[in-house]
Amino acid sequence: MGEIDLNQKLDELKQIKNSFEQDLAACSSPKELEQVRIKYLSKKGLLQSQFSLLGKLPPEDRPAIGRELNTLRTSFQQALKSRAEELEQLERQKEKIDVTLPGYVPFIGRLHPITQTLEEIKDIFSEMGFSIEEGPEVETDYYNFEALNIPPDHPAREMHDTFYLDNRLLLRTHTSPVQIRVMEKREPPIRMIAPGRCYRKDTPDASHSPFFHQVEGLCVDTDVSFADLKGIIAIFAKKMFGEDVKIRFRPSYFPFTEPSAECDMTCIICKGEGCKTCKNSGWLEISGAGMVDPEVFRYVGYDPEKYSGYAFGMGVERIAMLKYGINDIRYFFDNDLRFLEQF
Ligand code: 2NM
Repeated sequence: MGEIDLNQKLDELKQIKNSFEQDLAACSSPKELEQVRIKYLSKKGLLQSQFSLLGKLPPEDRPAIGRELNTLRTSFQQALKSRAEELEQLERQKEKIDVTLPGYVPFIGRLHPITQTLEEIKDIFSEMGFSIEEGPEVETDYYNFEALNIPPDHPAREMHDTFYLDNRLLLRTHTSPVQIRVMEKREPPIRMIAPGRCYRKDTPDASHSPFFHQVEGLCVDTDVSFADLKGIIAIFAKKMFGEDVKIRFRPSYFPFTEPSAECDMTCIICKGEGCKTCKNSGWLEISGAGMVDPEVFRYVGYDPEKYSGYAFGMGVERIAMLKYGINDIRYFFDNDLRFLEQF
Protein backbone atom coordinates (compact mmCIF):
# COMPACT_ATOMS: atom_id res chain seq x y z
CA MET A 1 0.00 0.00 0.00
CA GLY A 2 2.87 2.36 0.91
CA GLU A 3 4.55 1.39 -2.34
CA ILE A 4 1.59 2.51 -4.51
CA ASP A 5 1.27 5.80 -2.67
CA LEU A 6 4.96 6.45 -3.09
CA ASN A 7 4.95 5.76 -6.83
CA GLN A 8 1.82 7.84 -7.34
CA LYS A 9 3.42 10.70 -5.45
CA LEU A 10 6.63 10.46 -7.42
CA ASP A 11 4.60 10.48 -10.68
CA GLU A 12 2.74 13.56 -9.49
CA LEU A 13 6.01 15.30 -8.69
CA LYS A 14 7.36 14.35 -12.12
CA GLN A 15 4.32 15.96 -13.75
CA ILE A 16 4.85 19.11 -11.70
CA LYS A 17 8.50 19.12 -12.79
CA ASN A 18 7.54 18.70 -16.49
CA SER A 19 4.95 21.41 -16.42
CA PHE A 20 7.41 23.71 -14.60
CA GLU A 21 10.02 23.15 -17.31
CA GLN A 22 7.47 23.90 -20.05
CA ASP A 23 6.28 27.06 -18.32
CA LEU A 24 9.85 28.18 -17.81
CA ALA A 25 10.80 27.68 -21.46
CA ALA A 26 7.74 29.67 -22.56
CA CYS A 27 8.83 32.72 -20.53
CA SER A 28 10.09 35.69 -22.52
CA SER A 29 10.19 38.39 -19.87
CA PRO A 30 11.04 38.86 -16.17
CA LYS A 31 7.35 39.52 -15.56
CA GLU A 32 6.36 36.12 -16.94
CA LEU A 33 9.16 34.54 -14.98
CA GLU A 34 7.76 35.97 -11.77
CA GLN A 35 4.35 34.44 -12.62
CA VAL A 36 6.03 31.04 -12.92
CA ARG A 37 7.78 31.52 -9.59
CA ILE A 38 4.45 32.33 -7.94
CA LYS A 39 2.72 29.39 -9.63
CA TYR A 40 5.23 26.85 -8.25
CA LEU A 41 7.18 28.28 -5.35
CA SER A 42 4.85 30.64 -3.48
CA LYS A 43 3.19 29.46 -0.29
CA LYS A 44 0.16 28.15 -2.16
CA GLY A 45 2.20 27.21 -5.20
CA LEU A 46 2.10 23.79 -6.87
CA LEU A 47 5.36 22.60 -5.38
CA GLN A 48 5.25 24.36 -2.04
CA SER A 49 1.76 23.01 -1.24
CA GLN A 50 3.17 19.48 -1.57
CA PHE A 51 5.15 20.09 1.61
CA SER A 52 1.89 20.56 3.55
CA LEU A 53 0.62 17.26 2.16
CA LEU A 54 3.61 15.34 3.54
CA GLY A 55 1.73 14.61 6.76
CA LYS A 56 -0.94 12.70 4.86
CA LEU A 57 1.61 10.21 3.51
CA PRO A 58 2.48 6.95 5.28
CA PRO A 59 5.29 7.73 7.73
CA GLU A 60 7.77 5.45 5.95
CA ASP A 61 7.36 7.38 2.68
CA ARG A 62 7.74 10.84 4.15
CA PRO A 63 11.58 11.03 4.22
CA ALA A 64 11.91 10.00 0.57
CA ILE A 65 9.22 12.39 -0.69
CA GLY A 66 10.53 15.16 1.57
CA ARG A 67 14.01 14.73 0.10
CA GLU A 68 12.57 14.73 -3.41
CA LEU A 69 10.57 17.90 -2.67
CA ASN A 70 13.68 19.67 -1.35
CA THR A 71 15.68 18.67 -4.42
CA LEU A 72 12.92 19.90 -6.73
CA ARG A 73 12.63 23.21 -4.87
CA THR A 74 16.36 23.85 -5.13
CA SER A 75 16.43 22.92 -8.82
CA PHE A 76 13.36 25.12 -9.54
CA GLN A 77 15.02 28.05 -7.82
CA GLN A 78 18.23 27.54 -9.77
CA ALA A 79 16.37 27.09 -13.06
CA LEU A 80 14.45 30.32 -12.44
CA LYS A 81 17.66 32.16 -11.69
CA SER A 82 19.52 30.97 -14.77
CA ARG A 83 16.50 31.61 -17.01
CA ALA A 84 16.38 35.17 -15.61
CA GLU A 85 20.04 35.63 -16.57
CA GLU A 86 19.36 34.22 -20.04
CA LEU A 87 16.52 36.66 -20.61
CA GLU A 88 18.70 39.54 -19.46
CA GLN A 89 21.44 38.47 -21.86
CA LEU A 90 18.93 38.29 -24.71
CA GLU A 91 17.69 41.79 -23.86
CA ARG A 92 21.25 43.13 -23.98
CA GLN A 93 21.93 41.48 -27.34
CA LYS A 94 18.90 43.24 -28.79
CA GLU A 95 20.49 46.60 -27.97
CA LYS A 96 23.83 45.78 -29.54
CA ILE A 97 24.65 47.53 -32.83
CA ASP A 98 26.13 45.44 -35.58
CA VAL A 99 28.74 47.79 -37.01
CA THR A 100 29.28 45.55 -40.02
CA LEU A 101 25.74 46.17 -41.33
CA PRO A 102 25.60 48.56 -44.30
CA GLY A 103 24.44 52.02 -43.14
CA TYR A 104 21.43 53.94 -44.32
CA VAL A 105 22.44 56.66 -46.79
CA PRO A 106 20.08 59.56 -46.13
CA PHE A 107 18.94 61.49 -49.22
CA ILE A 108 20.25 65.02 -48.73
CA GLY A 109 18.18 67.68 -50.47
CA ARG A 110 19.58 71.00 -51.65
CA LEU A 111 18.49 74.40 -52.86
CA HIS A 112 17.62 74.76 -56.54
CA PRO A 113 20.50 76.36 -58.52
CA ILE A 114 18.25 79.37 -59.26
CA THR A 115 17.53 79.80 -55.55
CA GLN A 116 21.27 79.55 -54.83
CA THR A 117 22.04 82.19 -57.47
CA LEU A 118 19.24 84.43 -56.18
CA GLU A 119 20.63 84.19 -52.64
CA GLU A 120 24.10 85.10 -53.89
CA ILE A 121 22.80 88.14 -55.80
CA LYS A 122 20.74 89.24 -52.79
CA ASP A 123 23.78 88.92 -50.49
CA ILE A 124 25.92 91.06 -52.79
CA PHE A 125 23.38 93.89 -52.91
CA SER A 126 22.48 93.63 -49.21
CA GLU A 127 26.14 94.18 -48.38
CA MET A 128 26.04 97.40 -50.40
CA GLY A 129 23.05 98.73 -48.48
CA PHE A 130 20.18 97.73 -50.79
CA SER A 131 16.96 96.60 -49.12
CA ILE A 132 15.20 93.50 -50.48
CA GLU A 133 11.57 94.15 -51.44
CA GLU A 134 8.87 91.79 -52.64
CA GLY A 135 5.50 92.26 -54.30
CA PRO A 136 2.61 90.33 -55.87
CA GLU A 137 3.08 88.06 -58.91
CA VAL A 138 -0.50 88.78 -60.00
CA GLU A 139 -0.38 92.46 -60.90
CA THR A 140 -2.62 95.13 -62.38
CA ASP A 141 -2.06 96.61 -65.81
CA TYR A 142 -1.35 99.90 -64.05
CA TYR A 143 1.67 98.69 -62.01
CA ASN A 144 3.09 96.37 -64.66
CA PHE A 145 2.81 98.83 -67.58
CA GLU A 146 1.15 102.19 -67.17
CA ALA A 147 3.13 103.57 -64.20
CA LEU A 148 6.30 102.43 -66.01
CA ASN A 149 5.50 104.75 -68.89
CA ILE A 150 4.13 101.97 -71.11
CA PRO A 151 0.67 103.19 -72.27
CA PRO A 152 -1.90 100.71 -73.74
CA ASP A 153 -0.84 101.16 -77.39
CA HIS A 154 2.91 101.13 -76.66
CA PRO A 155 4.89 98.69 -78.82
CA ALA A 156 6.86 97.55 -75.73
CA ARG A 157 3.74 95.64 -74.62
CA GLU A 158 4.25 93.25 -77.52
CA MET A 159 7.81 92.53 -76.41
CA HIS A 160 6.38 91.40 -73.10
CA ASP A 161 3.90 88.76 -74.34
CA THR A 162 1.67 88.91 -71.34
CA PHE A 163 -0.45 86.28 -69.59
CA TYR A 164 -3.69 88.18 -68.85
CA LEU A 165 -6.10 86.88 -66.21
CA ASP A 166 -8.80 89.39 -67.21
CA ASN A 167 -8.92 92.93 -68.67
CA ARG A 168 -7.06 94.38 -65.73
CA LEU A 169 -5.14 91.56 -63.99
CA LEU A 170 -2.05 89.83 -65.37
CA LEU A 171 1.02 87.82 -64.33
CA ARG A 172 3.84 90.35 -63.94
CA THR A 173 6.27 90.35 -66.86
CA HIS A 174 9.07 91.91 -64.78
CA THR A 175 9.59 92.93 -61.13
CA SER A 176 9.50 96.69 -61.85
CA PRO A 177 5.95 96.94 -60.39
CA VAL A 178 7.54 96.24 -57.00
CA GLN A 179 9.70 99.38 -57.43
CA ILE A 180 6.59 101.44 -58.29
CA ARG A 181 4.80 100.15 -55.17
CA VAL A 182 7.79 100.97 -52.94
CA MET A 183 8.18 104.48 -54.41
CA GLU A 184 4.45 105.17 -53.90
CA LYS A 185 4.82 104.36 -50.21
CA ARG A 186 8.22 105.86 -49.39
CA GLU A 187 10.13 109.06 -49.99
CA PRO A 188 13.76 108.97 -51.21
CA PRO A 189 16.44 108.02 -50.45
CA ILE A 190 15.56 104.58 -51.87
CA ARG A 191 18.09 101.86 -52.46
CA MET A 192 16.40 98.54 -53.12
CA ILE A 193 16.34 95.35 -55.17
CA ALA A 194 13.23 93.42 -56.20
CA PRO A 195 13.96 89.71 -56.75
CA GLY A 196 11.27 87.30 -57.88
CA ARG A 197 9.32 85.26 -60.41
CA CYS A 198 8.17 86.68 -63.74
CA TYR A 199 6.02 85.32 -66.55
CA ARG A 200 6.00 85.88 -70.31
CA LYS A 201 4.03 84.05 -73.01
CA ASP A 202 7.21 82.96 -74.80
CA THR A 203 7.71 79.68 -76.65
CA PRO A 204 10.39 77.80 -74.71
CA ASP A 205 13.80 77.43 -76.38
CA ALA A 206 17.42 77.35 -75.18
CA SER A 207 17.24 80.98 -73.95
CA HIS A 208 13.48 81.51 -73.31
CA SER A 209 11.16 80.19 -70.63
CA PRO A 210 7.60 81.39 -69.90
CA PHE A 211 8.56 81.34 -66.21
CA PHE A 212 11.79 82.95 -65.08
CA HIS A 213 13.36 85.12 -62.35
CA GLN A 214 14.53 88.69 -62.30
CA VAL A 215 16.40 90.94 -59.93
CA GLU A 216 15.72 94.60 -60.52
CA GLY A 217 17.54 97.36 -58.67
CA LEU A 218 16.59 100.94 -57.96
CA CYS A 219 18.42 103.83 -56.35
CA VAL A 220 16.73 107.24 -55.97
CA ASP A 221 18.18 110.24 -54.16
CA THR A 222 19.31 113.79 -54.87
CA ASP A 223 22.27 113.77 -57.28
CA VAL A 224 22.29 110.12 -58.31
CA SER A 225 24.24 109.79 -61.57
CA PHE A 226 24.99 107.30 -64.34
CA ALA A 227 28.49 106.96 -62.80
CA ASP A 228 26.89 105.54 -59.62
CA LEU A 229 25.09 102.98 -61.78
CA LYS A 230 28.33 101.98 -63.51
CA GLY A 231 30.07 101.59 -60.16
CA ILE A 232 27.35 99.38 -58.69
CA ILE A 233 27.17 97.14 -61.79
CA ALA A 234 30.98 96.81 -61.87
CA ILE A 235 31.12 95.79 -58.20
CA PHE A 236 28.29 93.31 -58.70
CA ALA A 237 29.96 91.70 -61.76
CA LYS A 238 33.31 91.37 -59.94
CA LYS A 239 31.74 89.85 -56.81
CA MET A 240 29.63 87.43 -58.85
CA PHE A 241 32.14 86.40 -61.54
CA GLY A 242 35.62 87.36 -60.26
CA GLU A 243 37.77 90.47 -59.82
CA ASP A 244 39.16 90.26 -63.39
CA VAL A 245 35.90 91.05 -65.19
CA LYS A 246 35.45 94.42 -66.86
CA ILE A 247 32.15 95.99 -67.86
CA ARG A 248 30.97 98.17 -70.72
CA PHE A 249 27.72 99.95 -71.58
CA ARG A 250 25.97 100.12 -74.96
CA PRO A 251 23.11 102.52 -75.70
CA SER A 252 19.67 100.92 -75.67
CA TYR A 253 16.02 101.77 -75.14
CA PHE A 254 13.50 101.13 -72.32
CA PRO A 255 10.27 103.12 -71.89
CA PHE A 256 11.03 103.63 -68.16
CA THR A 257 14.64 104.87 -68.38
CA GLU A 258 16.38 107.72 -70.19
CA PRO A 259 19.14 107.28 -71.13
CA SER A 260 19.01 103.48 -71.30
CA ALA A 261 21.83 100.98 -71.73
CA GLU A 262 22.70 97.31 -72.04
CA CYS A 263 25.52 96.25 -69.77
CA ASP A 264 28.13 93.68 -70.84
CA MET A 265 31.00 92.04 -68.98
CA THR A 266 34.13 90.35 -70.34
CA CYS A 267 33.35 86.79 -71.44
CA ILE A 268 34.28 84.56 -68.52
CA ILE A 269 34.71 81.53 -70.80
CA CYS A 270 37.38 82.96 -73.15
CA LYS A 271 38.49 85.95 -71.00
CA GLY A 272 37.56 88.29 -73.88
CA GLU A 273 39.44 86.42 -76.64
CA GLY A 274 36.23 85.42 -78.44
CA CYS A 275 34.43 82.07 -78.29
CA LYS A 276 31.13 80.35 -79.08
CA THR A 277 29.41 81.52 -75.85
CA CYS A 278 30.12 85.22 -76.56
CA LYS A 279 29.61 84.81 -80.32
CA ASN A 280 33.23 85.85 -80.83
CA SER A 281 32.64 89.32 -79.37
CA GLY A 282 34.54 88.74 -76.10
CA TRP A 283 31.56 90.22 -74.21
CA LEU A 284 28.46 88.82 -72.45
CA GLU A 285 25.29 90.79 -71.77
CA ILE A 286 24.36 90.67 -68.07
CA SER A 287 21.89 93.51 -67.43
CA GLY A 288 19.68 96.26 -68.80
CA ALA A 289 19.86 99.60 -67.02
CA GLY A 290 19.36 103.33 -67.18
CA MET A 291 18.38 106.55 -65.43
CA VAL A 292 14.76 106.44 -64.25
CA ASP A 293 12.57 108.43 -66.69
CA PRO A 294 11.11 111.61 -65.09
CA GLU A 295 7.70 110.42 -66.30
CA VAL A 296 7.93 107.40 -63.90
CA PHE A 297 8.74 109.77 -61.02
CA ARG A 298 5.60 111.79 -61.86
CA TYR A 299 3.47 108.61 -61.62
CA VAL A 300 4.68 107.92 -58.07
CA GLY A 301 4.56 111.57 -56.97
CA TYR A 302 8.30 112.28 -56.83
CA ASP A 303 9.58 115.67 -58.01
CA PRO A 304 11.82 114.93 -61.03
CA GLU A 305 13.52 118.31 -60.56
CA LYS A 306 14.61 117.30 -57.06
CA TYR A 307 15.39 113.59 -57.46
CA SER A 308 17.25 111.42 -59.91
CA GLY A 309 17.77 107.68 -59.90
CA TYR A 310 19.18 104.71 -61.71
CA ALA A 311 17.54 101.34 -62.24
CA PHE A 312 18.69 98.02 -63.65
CA GLY A 313 17.27 94.60 -64.32
CA MET A 314 18.87 91.21 -64.82
CA GLY A 315 17.67 87.69 -65.54
CA VAL A 316 18.65 85.28 -62.77
CA GLU A 317 18.60 82.28 -65.14
CA ARG A 318 21.04 84.04 -67.48
CA ILE A 319 23.39 84.86 -64.57
CA ALA A 320 23.21 81.24 -63.34
CA MET A 321 23.82 79.88 -66.87
CA LEU A 322 26.95 82.03 -67.26
CA LYS A 323 28.16 81.21 -63.76
CA TYR A 324 27.72 77.42 -64.10
CA GLY A 325 28.25 77.05 -67.85
CA ILE A 326 24.72 75.87 -68.71
CA ASN A 327 23.64 76.25 -72.34
CA ASP A 328 19.88 75.69 -72.12
CA ILE A 329 17.48 77.48 -69.74
CA ARG A 330 15.02 74.56 -69.87
CA TYR A 331 17.31 72.40 -67.69
CA PHE A 332 16.29 74.57 -64.69
CA PHE A 333 12.63 73.59 -65.01
CA ASP A 334 12.80 69.90 -66.05
CA ASN A 335 13.26 68.80 -62.41
CA ASP A 336 15.73 66.12 -63.52
CA LEU A 337 17.76 65.10 -60.45
CA ARG A 338 20.75 64.21 -62.62
CA PHE A 339 20.95 67.94 -63.42
CA LEU A 340 19.87 69.38 -60.05
CA GLU A 341 22.24 67.16 -58.01
CA GLN A 342 25.25 68.86 -59.59
CA PHE A 343 24.72 72.08 -57.63
C1 2NM B 1 15.44 97.01 -66.55
C2 2NM B 1 16.24 97.87 -67.29
C3 2NM B 1 16.22 99.22 -66.96
C4 2NM B 1 13.77 99.30 -64.15
C5 2NM B 1 13.21 100.53 -64.03
C6 2NM B 1 12.47 100.50 -62.89
C7 2NM B 1 11.64 101.57 -62.30
F1 2NM B 1 10.58 101.05 -61.68
F2 2NM B 1 12.33 102.21 -61.40
F3 2NM B 1 11.27 102.41 -63.23
N1 2NM B 1 12.60 99.30 -62.34
N2 2NM B 1 13.41 98.56 -63.14
C8 2NM B 1 14.64 98.80 -65.21
C9 2NM B 1 15.43 99.67 -65.93
C10 2NM B 1 14.65 97.49 -65.52
O1 2NM B 1 15.37 95.66 -66.77
C11 2NM B 1 15.99 95.14 -67.91
